[in-house]
Amino acid sequence: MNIHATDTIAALITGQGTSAIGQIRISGPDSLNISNAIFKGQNLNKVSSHSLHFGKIVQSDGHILDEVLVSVFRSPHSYTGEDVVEISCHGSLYILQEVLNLIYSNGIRPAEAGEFTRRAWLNGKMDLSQAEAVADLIASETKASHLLAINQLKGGIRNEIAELRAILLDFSALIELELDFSEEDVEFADRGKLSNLLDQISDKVTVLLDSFRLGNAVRNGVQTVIAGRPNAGKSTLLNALLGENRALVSDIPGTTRDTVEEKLNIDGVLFHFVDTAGLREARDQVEAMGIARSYEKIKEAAIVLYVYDVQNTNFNELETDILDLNVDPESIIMVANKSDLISEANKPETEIAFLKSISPIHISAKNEEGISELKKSILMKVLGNQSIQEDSIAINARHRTALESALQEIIQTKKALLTGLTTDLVAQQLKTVLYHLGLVSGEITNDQILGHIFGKFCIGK
Ligand SMILES: Nc1nc2c(ncn2[C@@H]2O[C@H](COP(=O)(O)OP(=O)(O)OP(=O)(O)O)[C@@H](O)[C@H]2O)c(=O)[nH]1
Ligand SMILES: [Mg+2]
Repeated sequence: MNIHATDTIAALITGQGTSAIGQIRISGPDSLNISNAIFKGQNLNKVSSHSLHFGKIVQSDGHILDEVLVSVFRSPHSYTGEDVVEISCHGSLYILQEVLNLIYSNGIRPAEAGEFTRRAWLNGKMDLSQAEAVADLIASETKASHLLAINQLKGGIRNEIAELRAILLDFSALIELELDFSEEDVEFADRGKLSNLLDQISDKVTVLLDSFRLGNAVRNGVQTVIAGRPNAGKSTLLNALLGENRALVSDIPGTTRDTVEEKLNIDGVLFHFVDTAGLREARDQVEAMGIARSYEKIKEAAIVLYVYDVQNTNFNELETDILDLNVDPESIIMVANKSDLISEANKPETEIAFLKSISPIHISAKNEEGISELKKSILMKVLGNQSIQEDSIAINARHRTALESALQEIIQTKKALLTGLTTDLVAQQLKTVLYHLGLVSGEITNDQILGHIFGKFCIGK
């Protein structure tokens, strides 16, 4: 066990704001001594690990601040791996601040954002991908994001590559050994086996890279913009999707001027829906500003629901409108609205050349018909043929950068092996592959990566 920290830190670990109970965590070598100095009850220096004690927090002049419960965790069996004391107070902002002040006046310093988890990582309690999972778990808002976070916390991502990386490390050591015997022209590392191993790793890395799109959508939500001409029924559609009257609807074209944004959870995946101002030649300055904003949102969207009035649409116009959106056709879902106004037999097929393969979803936003089919196709756009299962894992943007570099290096190493490059060059290549794979779980790290990961935490985690 590495205990790196010599100082003791403390912070509020429950939410800011009045609540029934608020909890303060103290971690580090002085946590028991200092808690004992402000706690009237059992001698905390003498109690066993994982025990709970009732008592009072008392200021130096004898004034009682609160009646509390104190939990004691002794190193290394705690979240951080250090001695940890957690004080459960009544959740008054005044009490919590005063107890913290008392702790800080005894020489303990406030914990920085993510510092408890950073210490947990330093003390070998978790790897970096698991530390990231703690942040994801706290941020999870849907079943899917929760599942991905839990699987990553269980070591899902590390386990995918750790074993193969370990074998590669052995190969790397053998090749280094060959360098020591370079004059004798010996070959300890079987080049055929090494090449197979590299293939296995690259297969695994490719599967992981494929999981990024899904992971990103599930963790961060999917920006979905509802666009179209004025009066197409965009706001009516937003309301139908949400099941509430969120946006103003009227038969006056140009009703929506600013964007209206709402979150919606569809089968465990979070979507950020944005209703926008109808796209047309603006009639006044404010409408022009609204339309400019519509285009900004369309540019940022992962999915565009292009809504048109199925009864009143000329298909040539529709084609120009879609081209004007200037987005990847793959991200568009065509929504033929107001289907209630035409008979089944008259439902026209869209004949837009580059969208030919995409058939529109016919809905009536007003009568809430076709909404569940539309939701299904929105979900399909995100998940494709993937689905969130009990054991699903998905990488994040940091893992992706590292794994993409690893894949490039694997390709170079394979080339080096095929072209019979010198042993020292192969050794060098292998080190680079190992480096990039090691970044994912944190065997290899640097200050920039750590700052990036732990800076995303809130204070107290
Ligand atoms: N018959 C019928 N009318 C609809 C349907 N959807 C919307 N409407 C009507 O069409 C008109 C325009 O609806 P909105 O939802 O305000 O249209 P919009 O696209 O948001 O319009 P702007 O905000 O002006 O761009 C309203 O009178 C709605 O009641 C539908 O499915 N069927
Ligand atoms: Mg509208």
